[in-house]
Amino acid sequence: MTAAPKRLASLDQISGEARLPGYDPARHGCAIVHLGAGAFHRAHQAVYTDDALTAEGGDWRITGVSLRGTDTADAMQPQNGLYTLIERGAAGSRGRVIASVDRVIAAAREPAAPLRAMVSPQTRIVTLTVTEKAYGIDRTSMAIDPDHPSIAPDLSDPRHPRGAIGLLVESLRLRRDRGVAPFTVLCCDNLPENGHLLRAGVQDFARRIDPDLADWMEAEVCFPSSMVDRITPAATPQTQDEALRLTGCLDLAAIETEPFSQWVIEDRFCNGRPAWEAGGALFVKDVKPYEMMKLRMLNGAHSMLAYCGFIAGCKHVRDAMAHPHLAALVDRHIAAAGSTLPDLAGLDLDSYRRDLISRFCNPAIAHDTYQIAMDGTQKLPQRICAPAAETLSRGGDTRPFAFAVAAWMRYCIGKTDAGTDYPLRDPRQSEIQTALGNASSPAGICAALSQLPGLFPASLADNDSWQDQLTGFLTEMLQHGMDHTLAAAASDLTQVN
Ligand code: CS2
Repeated sequence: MTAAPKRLASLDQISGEARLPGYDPARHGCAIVHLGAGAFHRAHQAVYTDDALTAEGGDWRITGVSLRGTDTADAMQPQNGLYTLIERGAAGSRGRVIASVDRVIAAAREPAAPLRAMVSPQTRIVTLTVTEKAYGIDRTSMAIDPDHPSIAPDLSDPRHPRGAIGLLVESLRLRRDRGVAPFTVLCCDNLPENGHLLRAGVQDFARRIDPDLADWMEAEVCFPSSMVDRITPAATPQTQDEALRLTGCLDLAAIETEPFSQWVIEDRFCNGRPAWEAGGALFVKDVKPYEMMKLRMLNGAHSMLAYCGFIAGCKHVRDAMAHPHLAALVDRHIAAAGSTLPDLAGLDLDSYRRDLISRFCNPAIAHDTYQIAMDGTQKLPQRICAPAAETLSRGGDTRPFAFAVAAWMRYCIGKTDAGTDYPLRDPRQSEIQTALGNASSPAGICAALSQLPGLFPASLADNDSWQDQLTGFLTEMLQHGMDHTLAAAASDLTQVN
């Protein structure tokens, strides 16, 4: 009988082919607190930090914080923060063990610990991946939403914060009062001008409770924007099997991701930073062109593909890309999104488009369409509505965007073409259901969902030809099914070309 494998807990246990970190983690302290220590963070920023530690050393390890769940902390704590990162591509898998995360705090169990870590003078940067919906900032007014579940409790008890913005404000207040230099706040969520947005939310929160603090923050704290990219599906039991093969250890925190990775960061830090360029990060003056390219071409096409694919029964992105008609429409969407972008020296949109198609087709990555489909109301504005409105205003062809929005509306109905019911998983789910409850025809559904406050710009919601396009596509999806609609749209495409 072979002995059960030992749980990963130190680097000298590792016996497989996985690459080891080029530094001794015990010799490096922590200077980064990361809010939202899920798989994406561990496949992305933690890896760049691992490379930076190998290249230049420094006390730049990470204290991770899970603001809600306890799973990541439960998986990481017994392993002393070590985990296997598996890069999976068509040519096979490569593993490496990451040692840049010192520990993960579950705020649900240790409510005072995140604030303690953020106030510590050792902390010089706070990074965030808490998802689009967790900030509670109204993106039109750039003010906080005082009724948002991550904001309301913290506004009424700002000394005991639980949400991202409340934690940032209170920890910066304590640092100011104790004469400790502030940290840089680095937002890594898929939001447009994410640093600017987060700064506006933090300032607004601070101004409501302590205007002097808001003035101090305005002068002292940097909020660089950044564009992050790496397709990272949720880990599965196969991920752990592969980690066992690569390390000889049982690793309950193993994650898998694609070989591609990109991080573009505005170079504006008020308290130092690691040498993330060692891992390939690009430091620039203006992130916006990169971020627009990624949000509109990658994420926009991802959302369109997820809604169409999920309704048509494609479980994974790679299945949607193997659907006889969907891949061509994904490519059309990427091209339409690309046509809304400004020229930027050094960015080759044609090769970006080709790379996206091959990344989506990666046969070794099982990325659920249902995972991407969630939180549509938080994703559509920057991914689809902004390029659609710009295309409309310059008299371009808005059909690719209308097709994507119609697919989201079809998804909102909550039943696949095969008749399976599913939860929408959207923070505005009850508003969506109320809107649908009052609508009895495709035109009524389009009109009702188009009027959800703040979701669609008036230039789209009030435009007849846009509404006609939406209604036409939604009618076809409801009457003839997604497969038929995709086939018809793809055949239009061939005729146009
Ligand atoms: C995806 C993103 O879930 C989604 O909405 O579009 O998480 C996407 O995989 C990443 O942004 C890729 O960098």
